[in-house]
This record gives sequence, C-alpha cells and structure tokens, in this order.
Amino acid sequence: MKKIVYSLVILCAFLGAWMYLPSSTNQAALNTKFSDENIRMEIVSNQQVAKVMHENSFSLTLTDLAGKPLDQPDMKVSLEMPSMFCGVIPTTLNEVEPGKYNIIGIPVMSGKWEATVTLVTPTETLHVKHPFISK
Ligand SMILES: [Cu+2]
Repeated sequence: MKKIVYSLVILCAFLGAWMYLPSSTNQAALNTKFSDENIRMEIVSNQQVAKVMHENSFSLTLTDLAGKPLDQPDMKVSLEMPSMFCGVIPTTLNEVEPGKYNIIGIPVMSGKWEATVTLVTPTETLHVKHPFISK
C-alpha cells in the first residue's frame, strides 16, 4: 500500500512539473464568493501563495442570505489538484465564531490546487471550489 502511495506521489510530481506554468501564479484570486437562494459563502486564502508540505490556512464565512450563521452545518473541506491524480487531501475545519471557520490544509506538491467545500443542507448539496497556488 505504501509503495502505491509513493509511486502516486512520484507520478504526481512528474505531472506537476510538466503541467505547472509560471504564468499561472497570478491567476488564483485570494477569495472566492458564492451565493444562491439560500446561503452565502466566502473563502479567503490567508497567504498569497500556499507553502508546499506546510500547514496553510483559509478563512470561510457561511451564513444565510440574512447574514445569520447556519446552525451546525454539515460541511467539510478537502484539497485537490484539478486534472491530476494526487488524491483528495482532508483538512481540519474549526468554527472560530458563529458562521466563521478556519481551515488548515497541507498541499503536497507545487502547482494549481482547489480547496473544495462540500456543504449538505436539507435542500441541497453544494461543492464550492476555491482555487489557489502552492509553491
Ligand atoms: Cu499533483
């Protein structure tokens, strides 16, 4: 099992080196805003460029349209590289005050990443993607 994980990481590193373009550095905005008819979400990178193999943090705000925090939302956040096979990296999610969350995650290689927020409410399942760059 470990061998498979290692070879996946190595494969990923090659793909990453091949796919990564220096010009992509400026493409990811530091914040992503999402809203629909029920909820409002904002995700903010707390660093300009995430540091590979280190803990990086993101702030998330989640309310209804009136600005009221949701009561114990069913939410998780994972890190993924779009169009690569690095796997899905779990993050820790802590509520720091009602409706405000701190996310800590470790990107395992340099390149383009997405923090994907999955939120399940009684009426919908949302996937909100926050792109960021890791070096
Ligand atoms: Cu990768």
